Amino acid sequence: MTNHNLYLRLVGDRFEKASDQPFLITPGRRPLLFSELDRMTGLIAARLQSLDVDPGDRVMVQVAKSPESVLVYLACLRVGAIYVPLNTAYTPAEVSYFIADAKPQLFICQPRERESLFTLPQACDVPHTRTLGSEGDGDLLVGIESLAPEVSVVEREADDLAAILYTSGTTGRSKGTMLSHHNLASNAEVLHGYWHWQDRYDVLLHALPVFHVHGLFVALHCALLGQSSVHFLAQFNPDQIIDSLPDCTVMMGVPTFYTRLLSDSRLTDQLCSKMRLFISGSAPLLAETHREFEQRTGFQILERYGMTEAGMITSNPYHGDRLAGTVGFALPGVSVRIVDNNGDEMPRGETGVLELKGPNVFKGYWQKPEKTAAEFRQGGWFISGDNAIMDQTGRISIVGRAKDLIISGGYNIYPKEIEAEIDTIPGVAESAVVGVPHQDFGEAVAAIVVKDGSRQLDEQEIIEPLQGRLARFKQPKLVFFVDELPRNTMGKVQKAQLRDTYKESFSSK
Ligand code: MCA
Ligand code: AMP
Repeated sequence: MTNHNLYLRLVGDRFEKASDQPFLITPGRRPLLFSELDRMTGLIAARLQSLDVDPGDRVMVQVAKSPESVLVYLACLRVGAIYVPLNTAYTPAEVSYFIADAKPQLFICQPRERESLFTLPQACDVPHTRTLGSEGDGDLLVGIESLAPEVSVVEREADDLAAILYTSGTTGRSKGTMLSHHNLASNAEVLHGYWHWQDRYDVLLHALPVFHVHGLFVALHCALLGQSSVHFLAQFNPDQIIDSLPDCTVMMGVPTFYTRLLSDSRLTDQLCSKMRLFISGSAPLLAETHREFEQRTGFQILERYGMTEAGMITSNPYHGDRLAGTVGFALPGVSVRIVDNNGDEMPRGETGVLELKGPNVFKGYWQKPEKTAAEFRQGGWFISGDNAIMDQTGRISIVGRAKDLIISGGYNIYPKEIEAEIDTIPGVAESAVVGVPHQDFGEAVAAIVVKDGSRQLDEQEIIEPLQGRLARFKQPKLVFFVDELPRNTMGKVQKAQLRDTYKESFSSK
């Protein structure tokens, strides 16, 4: 049987002779070398096995971005475990839900979170809990040098799961997106080719988090396939980006990265003289940003479009026009169509919902077969929930969302989850949460609240109770009080009207 383990495609024994080429270059730390990958992941694999992590078991991690966190991911692949990364901004209340849902065999958190997380009732049921800090500290890796490195790479079928990534759902509860070894491998190989990755030459500038598809899979898989060194920054820090740019050839970012760079006078064409490619995704890039970036640096940002459930779906071309406001063409092997509500294909140039098929499309939501079934149409088309137009040449533009989703700085936020929390606050009759334009984050969360008259309420009294219940990035940045919410004749809250009413809220601040 062919072993489809993604580890073999990304690492295997390909780098044994890579001498001292750095893989992850982290400020203030010794670089992690390509030639160390096989041995280091072998040692961590041995540690995972000593903690009874078997193939198919979930390993949940909520840790800082570090070279060691990447090694843990690769070691999980190696032993056939399913990697479940969580946003570090999630509160213990949110983490409880993920633990109860995924039932991990091992849960790894940051050393400073140990107190709050390991006492969660759900965490008590996890067989093993360990810590890993941003410098590789914590008890997970203590003494691994004395272990015998695990040499085998566990056999996996193409459809076996490599990772589960949680995405919020329209009903307010997150769903675990099941991604197989083949989903991830096929997408990585397509991107490596489509973006003309220059093996052993490219240097990637990486400032994204590594708990989402963009930073974890798109960026790191391309770097591994291309044996590229990576400037691996803990987060978006303008000074570090400006320092790194002259040494790098490729950067991937969310639109906020580009708008922030444009507001920095140090960004010049000279600074980018070694660069060959700037890629943007996860949220719409404004045409204005695309234009200004080209004027300032001479580079047309390459915008692509994707989803947790499918990795990358479309991309502007490497050669040829990278048109502002469009996300390009379906990637090789991916089929895309634009349909009406009945699933009938729309004529070119008309707006409908984008659906897709291909080896990149996920295996369903973890233990939610009915939710999975609801997202697929007959014939295996996955319904993206994004409104789009396809032109005569097959080029796609995303023109809105059929799903009730806010994207803020590249993070997805489902209003329902926030409304449900606000509605439990004494004195609140009901609420509606919408995304409104925001200069830095693209969209930001605004809450519109109706009081029940039982007591006085101000903005702080809405925001305060959400601390500790919702990650900071999901909390409303503005609260408005109204007498009633606008509704249509069916009684449905008119979110479009609310978005319109409050669209200037941040520009007037
Ligand atoms: C931080 N804050 C935010 C956000 N990030 N609020 C709204 N939206 C955000 N995205 C809040 C913090 O809670 C804090 O609030 C204040 O803003 C400053 O926080 P700080 O940590 O300093 O922010 P930052 O470091 O400047 O982060 C902003 C960021 C970051 C660089 C835009 O959010 C980021 O790296 N986003 C990338 C997300 C991503 O990788 N998405 C890919 C998803 P307070 O002061 O009140 O505490 S994968 C995906 O979507 C698909 C597959 C795809 O196509 O890629
Ligand atoms: P996620 O659930 O985090 O994977 O986010 C996926 C969603 O992000 C997609 O369904 C789109 O709504 C949005 N998205 C990703 N890339 C783009 C893009 N280039 N332009 C517009 N929206 C995008």
